[in-house]
Amino acid sequence: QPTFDWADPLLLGESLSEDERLIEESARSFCQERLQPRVQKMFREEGVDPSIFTEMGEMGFLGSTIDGYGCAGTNYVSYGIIAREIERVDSGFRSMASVQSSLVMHPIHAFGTEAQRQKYLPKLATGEWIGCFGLTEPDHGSDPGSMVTRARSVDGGYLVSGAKMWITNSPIATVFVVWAKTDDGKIRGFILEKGMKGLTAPKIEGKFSLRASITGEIVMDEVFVPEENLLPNVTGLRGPFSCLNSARYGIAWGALGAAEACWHAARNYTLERKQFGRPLAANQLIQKKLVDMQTEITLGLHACLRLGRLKDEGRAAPEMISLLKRNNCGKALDIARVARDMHGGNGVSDEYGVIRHVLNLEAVNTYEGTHDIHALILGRAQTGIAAFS
Ligand code: TGC
Ligand code: FAD
Repeated sequence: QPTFDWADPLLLGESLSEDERLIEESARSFCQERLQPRVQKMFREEGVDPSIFTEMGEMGFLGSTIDGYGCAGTNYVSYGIIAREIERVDSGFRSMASVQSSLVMHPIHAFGTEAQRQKYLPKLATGEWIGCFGLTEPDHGSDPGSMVTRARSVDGGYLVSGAKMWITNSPIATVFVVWAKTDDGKIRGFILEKGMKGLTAPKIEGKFSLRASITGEIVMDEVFVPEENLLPNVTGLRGPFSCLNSARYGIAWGALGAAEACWHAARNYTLERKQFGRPLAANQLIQKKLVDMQTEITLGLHACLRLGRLKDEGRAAPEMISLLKRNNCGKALDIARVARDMHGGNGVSDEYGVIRHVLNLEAVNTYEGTHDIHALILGRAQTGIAAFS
């Protein structure tokens, strides 16, 4: 008689290879033992702890899919598994890792020179250097093609001027991958470094989401960037969007990690908490909510595994990634809100962790393409009509 595992109903674990299972096990232990005990205080106090980067670096979490340069060389399924385990603790920690890996190390690896790879990747892999990715501007978020940041050609390089907004890691970054338009109006990628004259990265205050991950601006006032810091091998929006393909894929897995944390918390709470003389979990309404969570998370995770396998085969189209980034973030946010409600008044206390996930998932549902922007990407693919312009 086949058995049923309520926590893994369709036996995802059995679909993983031996190596993937080992990575899952060690990622889960690290995240639960080293990150979980720090998160409540960090979120409450908006704490910044750069040592989290070096610890993740020791685990091989940074740039894990890159071969060489001190990176682990895992497949994309493993990258997703790691994102899920980190985000089970906190989306902010996953943000720190995914920006470093997909948005900073990936473009340097994919579009940089060998000298750039040798210079930046090993220190980014250990977490000694922290990276950030500047695409969004104060007036151009969903439509980055309209960016106004300019890189003017001068002797030996470029003078970069403009402002980037909502940039994960920027106030503590050493390496800034910034996208700007050159004299011909084409978008190019540049590597800026902390300390360059005219470059500042003030922190954004008053952020009530992802408080364990620092977010800032990048302000560039005629920053001289030498020619050797241009990413030579990509032109146009394909550059930043290729990076987003990897990051969005990781978020599709990660958001479900946060959703699982909320689901399990709601199950534990309603089994223990008694009202009207019996556990809350004895009520039909409560059981239905738990089962809805179980169903959506299970379907979403199996879809992630399929997408990961396609990505490892080089067959993951951007629209496939949009489908899962959109659906999993939206479902995770719904699940977190329902789990918060099931905790009653205690649900708004950070002791139970669920309200933190709700607040985090609001940003996760917005960044890397909002829920509606991904609908428009998929709508364009289905109808042939671009609705956003
Ligand atoms: P569109 O005409 O669609 O495309 C322009 C060029 O780009 C190419 N392209 C892609 N290439 C690779 N991968 C993709 N996913 C691509 N999507 C488009 C496309 O082929 C074309 O190339 P070419 O050679 O023909 O010029 O461009 P559009 O301006 O009409 O785009 C519209 C839209 C909505 C698709 C796009 O602008 C969009 O995705 N907007 C969302 C913006 C976004 O996601 N921003 C993310 C900022 S980074 C961030 O949020 C980090 S949070 C990190 C964290 O903390 O975890
Ligand atoms: P807008 O584009 O102004 O959108 C506002 C609303 O309008 C949304 O609901 C959107 O869906 C809707 N909308 C927009 N256009 C249309 C349309 N054509 N039709 C219908 N509805 C539309 N960016 C980076 O470059 N690097 C980072 O590291 C980074 N980290 C971030 C960290 C955090 C915590 C946050 C909150 C954001 C981060 N971002 C980063 C920025 C993020 O990618 C943008 O916030 C996001 O792309 C949305 O852009 P926007 O905020 O300008 O919203």
